[in-house]
Amino acid sequence: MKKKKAFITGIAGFAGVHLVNELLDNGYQISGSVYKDDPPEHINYLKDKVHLIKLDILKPERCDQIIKGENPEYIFHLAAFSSVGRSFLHEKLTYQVNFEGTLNVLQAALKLKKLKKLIYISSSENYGRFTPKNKTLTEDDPLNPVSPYAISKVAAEHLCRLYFDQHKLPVSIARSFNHTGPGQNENFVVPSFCKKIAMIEKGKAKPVIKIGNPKIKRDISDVRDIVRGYRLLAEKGNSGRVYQLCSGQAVSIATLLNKLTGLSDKKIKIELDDKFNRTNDIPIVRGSNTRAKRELGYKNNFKLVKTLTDCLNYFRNKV
Ligand code: A2R
Repeated sequence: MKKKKAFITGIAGFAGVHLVNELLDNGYQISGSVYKDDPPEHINYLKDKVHLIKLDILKPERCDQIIKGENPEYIFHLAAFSSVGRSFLHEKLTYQVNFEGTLNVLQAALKLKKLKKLIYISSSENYGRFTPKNKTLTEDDPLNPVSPYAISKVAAEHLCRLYFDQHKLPVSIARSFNHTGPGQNENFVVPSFCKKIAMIEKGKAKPVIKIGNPKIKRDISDVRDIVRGYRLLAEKGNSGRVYQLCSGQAVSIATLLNKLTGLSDKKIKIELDDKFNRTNDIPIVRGSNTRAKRELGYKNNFKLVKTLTDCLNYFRNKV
């Protein structure tokens, strides 16, 4: 059977590597763009499996040239300035990469003859602050971004819609909620705990983990479920439409940490430290995946404990 051709921007990032596995398992031929600081272990893992091409998405001519040369049927646009926290320190770069970079990818995609679908990866961060505080978010809820990262993602969503409405570009938007799994860097909450536990187990750190507000709840999925969502969206999603990818459950930081420390035979003390509290943290974020379930057949297959075990094992091998 003829393979489907996919091009992934940001292929060597955290989600990109998992998306490669998902697409290879489902009969795709893949190429993708790498950038400056991709982890060498990701590049090593990918280099024999897929065609890697250096690309700065801020260079429109290079975007045109490379995307035209690859001539994909599917584009998964993952490349981004992806850290919410660091987006406050690098505002301009965040807007440039996430908005202008997306514009360059959309314009290059518009010139393709065989494009069936472009998937834009957006974020639950776009909802920002909302009321009531314990509501389950749906695609129709208002967007109220409260970080440069989220502002850039909201703006790029609008751009995608414009390209669908005005130019009939077949673009669908994944609004992904928190996701984690092996390979995520330690600036995110689950990997940061996993790294600490792995270091404690090796005798490289004191058996204490300090945390901010343990009651904060997030809708956390396994990255391997989320990237399956990206593939399903490419194959079955409606263009011009947003799909939330999430578990539908909110888990507290305390629960996450208790489950993780329960996976270790070391006795680990949890201490609260105000230093880790964020001033404007949103207490609960939970999404509905009804639309993705109904229209794409999406569901979360990975149990939280499996995700946490795989993350912890990743750091046990790494530290
Ligand atoms: O910074 P690097 O060298 O690690 O490259 C990142 C790449 N990237 C770029 N690619 C081309 N031109 C640029 N100007 C540029 N700036 C950054 O995007 C990295 O390989 C990739 C993003 O991967 P991660 O930071 O690991 O993000 P993750 O978790 O895979 O998220 C994928 C998508 C993003 O759109 C997030 O905003 C969304 O899912 O949550």
